[in-house]
Amino acid sequence: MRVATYIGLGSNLDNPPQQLRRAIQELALFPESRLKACSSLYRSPPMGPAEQPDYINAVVELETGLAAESLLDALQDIERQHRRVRAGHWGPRTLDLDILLYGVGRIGTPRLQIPHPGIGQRSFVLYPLAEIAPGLSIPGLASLESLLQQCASDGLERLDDSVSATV
Ligand code: ATP
Ligand code: 5RX
Ligand code: CA
Ligand code: CA
Repeated sequence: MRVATYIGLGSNLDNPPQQLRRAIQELALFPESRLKACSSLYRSPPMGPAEQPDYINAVVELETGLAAESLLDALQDIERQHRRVRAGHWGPRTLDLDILLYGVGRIGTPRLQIPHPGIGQRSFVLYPLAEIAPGLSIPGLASLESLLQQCASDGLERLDDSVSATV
């Protein structure tokens, strides 16, 4: 069975836009999978530990026949290929790939929590998600629209090809 999944991408080291563009190409090659939509790239200050570079984030929709755990395995392979090094809790990274949603499914194991626990409060997730899936509901939480209304866009900028626009 094929499921619509949403994957959050983030990077703040080693040419972040390039890291994201490469990762999106790699996601598109996953078995039993098809890339359906990509948001713009967004720049924002780091949330959590502050002493690190600004982040570039994006969200993509991937339709996949992979089980959620296999999808996580494949995403973590890509993170390793991008030479992600674990530098402290919530430290800077070349590439971070989070499964935000897996269809309407809810999963709560130590290795995998879906919907992703941060989804409702993070502007760098909600704005790009709304760009590609405005009518979405987050299982167990709320409509994307109502989450956006409660979420400050604090410093989030959408990157155009040329200039950046504040959301
Ligand atoms: P956050 O998850 O708050 O955004 P992070 O992305 O920095 O923080 P990581 O260090 O990348 O966290 O991930 C730690 C672990 O989180 C992973 O090894 C993975 O097993 C687990 N995890 C749980 N739920 C998910 C999910 N939905 N997507 C990706 N990883 C998840
Ligand atoms: C920890 C996120 C605490 C939010 C985290 C990103 C909070 C980040 C990212 C931006 C982290 C997880 N900031 N901080 N983008 N990841 N802008 O992808 S660490 Cl409150
Ligand atoms: Ca993350
Ligand atoms: Ca992660």
